[in-house]
Amino acid sequence: MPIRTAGLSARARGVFVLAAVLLLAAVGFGVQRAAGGGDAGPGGGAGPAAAPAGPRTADRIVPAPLSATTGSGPGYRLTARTAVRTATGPDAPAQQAQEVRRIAGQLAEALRRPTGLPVEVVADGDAAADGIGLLLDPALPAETGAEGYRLTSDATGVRISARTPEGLYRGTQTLRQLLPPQIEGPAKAADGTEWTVAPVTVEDRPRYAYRGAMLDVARHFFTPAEVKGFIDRLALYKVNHLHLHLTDDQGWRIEIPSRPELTRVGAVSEVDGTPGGFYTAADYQEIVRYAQERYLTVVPEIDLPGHSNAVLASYPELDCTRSARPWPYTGIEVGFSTLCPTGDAVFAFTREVIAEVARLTPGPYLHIGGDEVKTISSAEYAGFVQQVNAQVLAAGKTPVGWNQAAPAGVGVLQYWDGRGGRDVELGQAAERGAKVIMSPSGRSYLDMKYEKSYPLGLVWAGTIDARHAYTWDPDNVLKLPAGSVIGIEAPLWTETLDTPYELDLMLLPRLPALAELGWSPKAALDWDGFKRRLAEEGARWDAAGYAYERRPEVPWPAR
Ligand code: IFG
Repeated sequence: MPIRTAGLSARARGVFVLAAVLLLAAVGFGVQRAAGGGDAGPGGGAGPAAAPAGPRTADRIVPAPLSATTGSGPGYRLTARTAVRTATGPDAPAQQAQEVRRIAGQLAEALRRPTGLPVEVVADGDAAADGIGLLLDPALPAETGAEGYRLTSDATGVRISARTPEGLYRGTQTLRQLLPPQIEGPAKAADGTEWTVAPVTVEDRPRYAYRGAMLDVARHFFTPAEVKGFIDRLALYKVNHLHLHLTDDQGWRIEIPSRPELTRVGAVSEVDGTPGGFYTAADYQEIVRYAQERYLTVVPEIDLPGHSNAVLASYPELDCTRSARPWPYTGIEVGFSTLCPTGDAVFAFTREVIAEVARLTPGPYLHIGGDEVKTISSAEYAGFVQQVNAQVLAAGKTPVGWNQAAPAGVGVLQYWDGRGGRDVELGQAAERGAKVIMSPSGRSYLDMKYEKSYPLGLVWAGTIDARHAYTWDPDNVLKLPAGSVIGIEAPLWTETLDTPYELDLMLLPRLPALAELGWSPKAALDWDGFKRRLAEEGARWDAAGYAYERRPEVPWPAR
């Protein structure tokens, strides 16, 4: 069918001709590869005209691994014989062996669904036999660490080895990226899909130990199922912490049995006045379990003493000013609320809340917020935060605070805003040994618009497109003592976001950019290379049914 160019403007016709020439070149290249030119496609030799892409080679993994090479030869094709085999060794603790079997089951299920292949799980079989071997190998070098892994593949199979189950899990995420994008689909892919893993050798481990994303469930409430969907997206990119912003002026989102008003009153609403919600203990523990199975640690945040309008609506006795307050509060102003910074009642309250949240949280961290307190003195603020910091330590957890908490001696500080000398305070705290999680608002706040005209999000910290989210170095945002920065986190505030679809649009494609800054070696960071790998992820999100912004700064392949 002749492609009509009549009616196109002269300029458009020129563009069209150029595009046609480029398309023919690409197809020509593809045909040349399928005819055996370049490295052989799957099955080696000429074979049928393989898709131009051929098996995904190791240079397409996001986040970029420490090292990855793609060999020659046919690679490994999944067949009805393919099994996932675990080898945990005679000395592995029973708990670890059980975890490895669970990881094998997760992987097998993820492979069965789109391939339609049986993919058995063979526990403690011969991991070198046909198939995909998951090997717990404590003899791997110590620098492999808890999350490092080694992945090799050839015609006989794929082998992932690691010192811990977590490392094996990270390796399985890489394996998914070495398979066609249809692997992410919820249903069986089209017949004829070549389920082939290229022959690769990957040695990998993360740059930073803390690689997080935050979901603000206070401004707009998200159900446990929706939070699980958020976790699925983070797990694809080896993110290992989920920070839940559980409390704010518009809502309190976690049930505290000894303080029933927090949820009976404090959870009823959200921004724009739509119904709110909260997590029961069981809901929260289900989120924690789901996150743990994907090796994400949940970091709960109880924001104190500010951002506490919902607390004061629930327990007015905790408000020194006894001022009338908007309730439900459905706006998005900040800084107008604070708990009484002194008095037995307020610290009895914080102790009960901290004890309950600590009881429900297996992870080491408990975030106490500390941001945007404008109605008490800095001495009152510091006194309050020091008390709450001590309560968290007494509950057996490591306190985390936004960087405003630096003068109060909080040991882990999340950097978001250095204005007004806050960066100097943070530097001084780091000199005293405080650790820093980097969340510079102008680079990592995923609620910032992509560009001024973008319909969702805010702009107070500037606009952030995929390139801006990627082209910075967490070690060089502030001048801090070496080793102060323990990682990076991407906060997603939800004043303007009310559905999982809207979360996806803000998360993708910028989350993988931030995940790469957290995982990949500094030497691997290169926007021109990354944007091409990022472009390949679009087909996986399409297959997975994830919404995302096809941003112009990313060279997406034609659909
Ligand atoms: N700053 C506030 C958040 C949220 C954010 C929106 C922090 C630590 C602006 N505090 O970021 O509650 O309103 O971009």
